[in-house]
Amino acid sequence: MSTVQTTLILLKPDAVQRGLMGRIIDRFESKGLQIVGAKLMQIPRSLAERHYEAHRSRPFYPGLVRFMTSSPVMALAVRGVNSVAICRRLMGATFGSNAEPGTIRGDFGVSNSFNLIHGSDSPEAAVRELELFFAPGEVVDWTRGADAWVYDLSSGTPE
Ligand code: IDP
Ligand code: MG
Repeated sequence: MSTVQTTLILLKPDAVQRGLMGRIIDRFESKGLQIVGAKLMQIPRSLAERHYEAHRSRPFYPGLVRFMTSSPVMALAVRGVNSVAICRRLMGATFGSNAEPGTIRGDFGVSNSFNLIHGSDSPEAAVRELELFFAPGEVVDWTRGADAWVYDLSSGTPE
């Protein structure tokens, strides 16, 4: 089924510090996904804790919160048909050490905790996480001319 979704992507502090923002955003744009929100931000501790609250009891949680608040991140809202799953596949496996070549984590990193990127793992998580990172109006609903060539629109829905 072709459902247009918007997902939250975070370029983590290591991606920003290593100057990889442009090359990572290029992966999403080249794939045909649409950027509908973008901002560089320093995450307050409370936001990092809420964002990763499902991992609160895990041993890596304190270090993860420290990492995510150590330096700016870039938050992106990325839209497209099935964008949640497509973004997860573009990102690759969680650990840089075994992420497949061709994926963002596979091509740009080796670390298991400094793994460059976050992406929502379900449509429900995407809704929750976009609300955490983007205020109303910060996600911009804009019409992309290229949609007519990115998708087959002949049936009335993007295929
Ligand atoms: P995901 O980012 O691929 O969805 P999750 O299992 O949701 O992976 O974990 C969230 C984040 O926590 C990871 O992206 C990584 O930064 C960190 N993390 C997960 N497992 C470990 C671990 O075993 N050691 C160190 N950091 C970890
Ligand atoms: Mg996750």
